[in-house]
Amino acid sequence: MCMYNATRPIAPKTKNVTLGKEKSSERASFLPKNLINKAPSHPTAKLMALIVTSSPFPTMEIDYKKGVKYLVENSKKMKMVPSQFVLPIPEDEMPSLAIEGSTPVIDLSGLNGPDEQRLSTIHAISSACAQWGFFMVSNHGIRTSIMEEMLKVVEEFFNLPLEEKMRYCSENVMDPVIYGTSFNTTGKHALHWRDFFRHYGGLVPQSYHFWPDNPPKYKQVAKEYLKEVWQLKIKIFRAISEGLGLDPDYIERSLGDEGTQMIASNYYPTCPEPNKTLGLAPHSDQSGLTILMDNGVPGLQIKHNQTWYSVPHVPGTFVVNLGDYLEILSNGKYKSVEHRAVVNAEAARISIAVGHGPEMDTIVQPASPLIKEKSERKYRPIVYKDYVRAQQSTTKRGKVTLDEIMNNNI
Ligand SMILES: O=C(O)CCC(=O)C(=O)O
Repeated sequence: MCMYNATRPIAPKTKNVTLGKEKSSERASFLPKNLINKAPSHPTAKLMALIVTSSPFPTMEIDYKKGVKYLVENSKKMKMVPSQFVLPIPEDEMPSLAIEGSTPVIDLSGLNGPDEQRLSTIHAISSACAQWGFFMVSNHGIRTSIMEEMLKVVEEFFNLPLEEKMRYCSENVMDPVIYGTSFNTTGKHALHWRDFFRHYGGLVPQSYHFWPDNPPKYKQVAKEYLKEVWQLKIKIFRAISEGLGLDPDYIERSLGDEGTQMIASNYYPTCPEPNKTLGLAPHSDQSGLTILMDNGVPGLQIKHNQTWYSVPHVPGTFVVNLGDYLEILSNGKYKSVEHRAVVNAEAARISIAVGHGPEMDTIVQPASPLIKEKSERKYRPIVYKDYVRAQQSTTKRGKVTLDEIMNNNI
């Protein structure tokens, strides 16, 4: 259901995927006694995670860094989530309890319309930024064909032989190209049901020569896709600037010469106990704006007024998440959205998230035209690079990095 004047209702078309029912009796009978009902712990000193499968006998050791897809494909008939992946999800925040629908969809064609329609679209974006930190966009200008091609090459990448993907495995969160698994690759936390592949983009991508040559079409398709997404983010940043009462180019200028574009493709394999783990734990993005699409399998949930909402798959639209950079720049008028990815028992999910933030050396702080008195400033300045490093390395969940800079802890 739409919430704003400038939004146009679009019937959500979602693949029929249910969250699986857990079988706790099965879990209890197969797990060694010392693992039953224990909070997840992870042996940080070792890279090898102890993986317990459905069988009472084959307790195998697997290098978790090979990823969850590899684990699932190589553990025949896995019936339980291995203990290292069990996340402490509060009873009232179980993935299956999330509310369906009523998230805002905004028709961006209004930005090219007559004044009244343009202003009404800007108002819709501004309200969504303030209330949700999230919205979906239709008529965004990105070609359907390039969206489809991008999903295809990303799927092909995840289907490559393990050795090929492992060439990009790295624990350095600042590396230009990273293949990894879980929340981040350090493994200093309960593991997450997700593999990812991340690299920088940009209008003229500096890291292009690092991008994978395999699948053969990846580089060319990703370059075109990221170029179109770049144009979309300019359009949205302009509308958001105007909504804040700033010059339309204010946010774009604040990003530095070019700003940073980072693409993270995520693969969430099917999971035998979807209520026990998460693809991605609750977090907010560090960048200004994330533009995301998926393969039609539901899984993204956002927190709004302390309640989790499932984001429906609306064909042809993009999800737009506000990140911490915009919350700080707007001095808290707009909120970065806390979100998580949940998993399911029936179909693997792929999502492609493209984050847009400032140059790494930018000092992140509230926009000066929005601050009349010094005392109104809600966030202290911080170098973006330090913020990214802190956010990518944390083992805590939620909007933690933002809270920590507000409390002067980083
Ligand atoms: O898969 C999703 O829908 C969410 C992805 C996400 O939050 C991320 O990549 O940071």
